[in-house]
Amino acid sequence: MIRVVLISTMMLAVLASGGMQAPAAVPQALRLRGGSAATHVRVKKAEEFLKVYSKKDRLSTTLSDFLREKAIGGDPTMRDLEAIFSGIQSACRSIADMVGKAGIQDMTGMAGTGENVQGEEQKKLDILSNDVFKDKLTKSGCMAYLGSEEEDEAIRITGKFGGDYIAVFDPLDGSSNIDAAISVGTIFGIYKGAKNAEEFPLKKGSEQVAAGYCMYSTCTILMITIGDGVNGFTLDSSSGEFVLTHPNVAMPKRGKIYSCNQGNIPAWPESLKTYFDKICRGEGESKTKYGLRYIGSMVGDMHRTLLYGGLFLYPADAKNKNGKLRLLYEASPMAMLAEQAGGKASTGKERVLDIEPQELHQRVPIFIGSADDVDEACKYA
Ligand code: FBP
Repeated sequence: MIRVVLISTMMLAVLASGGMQAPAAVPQALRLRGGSAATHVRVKKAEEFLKVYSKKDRLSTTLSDFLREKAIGGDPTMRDLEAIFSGIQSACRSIADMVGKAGIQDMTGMAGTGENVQGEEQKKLDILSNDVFKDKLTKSGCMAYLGSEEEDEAIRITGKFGGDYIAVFDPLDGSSNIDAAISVGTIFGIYKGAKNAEEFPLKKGSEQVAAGYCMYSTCTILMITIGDGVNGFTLDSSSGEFVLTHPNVAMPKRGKIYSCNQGNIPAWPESLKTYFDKICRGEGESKTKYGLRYIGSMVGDMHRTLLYGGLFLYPADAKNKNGKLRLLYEASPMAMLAEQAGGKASTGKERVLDIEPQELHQRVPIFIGSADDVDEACKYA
């Protein structure tokens, strides 16, 4: 009884504040006739409303608030990361806007600038996203070097904007899917300690101080780690703020989805084919029957894997001797996220984050996802 009165008082409060449009019956409804089905429905609705209402407090934490809180302790790296993520947020907002309007503003299709250092023809949005990301990171005033998928060489930042950090990034991952309006994203890894480096320092993924991706899809989500877990922030297009929607993401220890370009199987080692045959029959270690999901954009496939668990892989094969994905700005940032969420990332032979990079655009085989799934798959790699 007390609860019903409380709920009704709350709803009155909301009505008074002009929040919810209440059907004319509510005032009547407040004078509850004991135990009727209608009463039950009203109480249920009210309870649902309250749940949403009380979640409102948590949904008001923005990425800026989140980082500010971390920086209050005075850690200089956290203060710098605040400035860096301010640039990253701004860049991702712009890219989300461009991607969303690509068809309307004739920004789909090839740029006509020929191939990038990967041997891939550049899309208009590859170049625009790259320019935006370079600009916003430079203006953070923290960067010493920028390494981009779209640039042959790393870029040195000196002068008033020069700093001590390195950002490596894939400004628009999965861009081969952009004209079909399929999920794409931006992937980035942040390192520290390059202020006095005469050459672009190639550092192991385990030295990243932060990593993340922004997925441009049914909504825009920024998933980040600064070395203490993984948190996800959804872009609220009305306020322009990235709001905390996925706190402390924990990847399930095992999933029931695998994700790969199945078309490459003929080029894979027999052992790996055996592994897939087993898990598709439910004869793997978990006796679970696995299903295949593949978007063909690493960000989209990794986002699902982080939340639902399972395995994403792009192994080495006869065609792609070192796999296809790039170590510094695809595999390592995703590996840091996966490990921070309780998962694993391997080349099939070694931990991705332990690899000493040899060059900016180096490729690496990758098995990434739920810890038990990665362990099992690597036995067949
Ligand atoms: P880029 O679009 O940034 O070059 O990324 C490479 C990528 O598209 C990944 O996002 C994706 O996981 C993979 O390549 C898909 O490769 P494939 O078309 O061979 O399956």
